[in-house]
Amino acid sequence: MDDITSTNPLAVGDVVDIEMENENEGSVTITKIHNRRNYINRQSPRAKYQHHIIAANIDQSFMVATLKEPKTSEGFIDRFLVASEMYHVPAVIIFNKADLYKKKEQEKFEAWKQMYETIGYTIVLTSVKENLGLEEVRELLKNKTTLISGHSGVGKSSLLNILIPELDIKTQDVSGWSGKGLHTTTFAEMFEIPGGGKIIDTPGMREFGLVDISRQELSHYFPEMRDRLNNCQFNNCLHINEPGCAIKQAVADGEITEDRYVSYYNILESLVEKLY
Ligand SMILES: Nc1nc2c(ncn2[C@@H]2O[C@H](COP(=O)(O)OP(=O)(O)OP(=O)(O)O)[C@@H](O)[C@H]2O)c(=O)[nH]1
Ligand SMILES: [Mg+2]
Ligand SMILES: [Zn+2]
Repeated sequence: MDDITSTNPLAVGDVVDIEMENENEGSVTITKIHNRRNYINRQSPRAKYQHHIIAANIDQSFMVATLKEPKTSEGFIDRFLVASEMYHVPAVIIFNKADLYKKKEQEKFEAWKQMYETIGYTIVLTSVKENLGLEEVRELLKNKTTLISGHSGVGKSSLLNILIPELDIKTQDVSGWSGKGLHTTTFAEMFEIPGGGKIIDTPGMREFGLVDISRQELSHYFPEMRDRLNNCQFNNCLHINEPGCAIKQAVADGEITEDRYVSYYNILESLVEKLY
């Protein structure tokens, strides 16, 4: 990877060599960043043509989503899943604030759970407030290094505080939340989990801009499309309106959900824009 275009050449999770610079002050110099086993990258929110490494050397990524206060869109989740697929990082989606879900949100949760589990993702329903689903989360975190991402206010830091009792990360009330400008966590930080494992808390993000991805390869990062690509008539099929497209056929047959196809299409469009 070309570090010149990265806004942060050194990321949370990097393994480095250090040299003591001043023993009295305890200051050190980083002399080497070891090769990364993997990393998750996104478009820098500040500079479109730069990328930002969210974390390096991770075993899995958790997306904390909420269906209320704030609402997480499927498009946002799917972009995150694409990034996880690109870097071969298994992804888990945690739906938090279950205590706030009424019938409408419960039905939406059930539909999304079905949709994502069918294509191989792990889904967990949690309420940090009412101590729901946290045993399952603990089990998934054991002895792994996990990146936690999601919108601001979904409860990422609250989740860490409850998983690691001695922690007291700042969290903030989101009642009357406007969805703008409220970020309680401002930089990514890694914590040790008692009993084994590490967890990286990150600031909430509003959007997830994908980088280093071509239109042609996008469908490879949708697991339900990946398995069917060989059946398209043209090997450069983008699955829009080409004849003999196995993906469009699978959507028509209800084997690929329309929602996921719409996400695919929207991401594809956003990749076109980048050319201008
Ligand atoms: N009702 C309810 N509120 C929750 C739950 N989990 C967290 N919250 C509340 O949601 C608010 C935001 O929580 P944070 O943990 O600060 O959210 P965050 O994702 O770390 O936000 P950023 O650091 O800005 O990215 C706080 O007021 C929490 O108390 C939950 O399960 N149910
Ligand atoms: Mg936070
Ligand atoms: Zn096709």
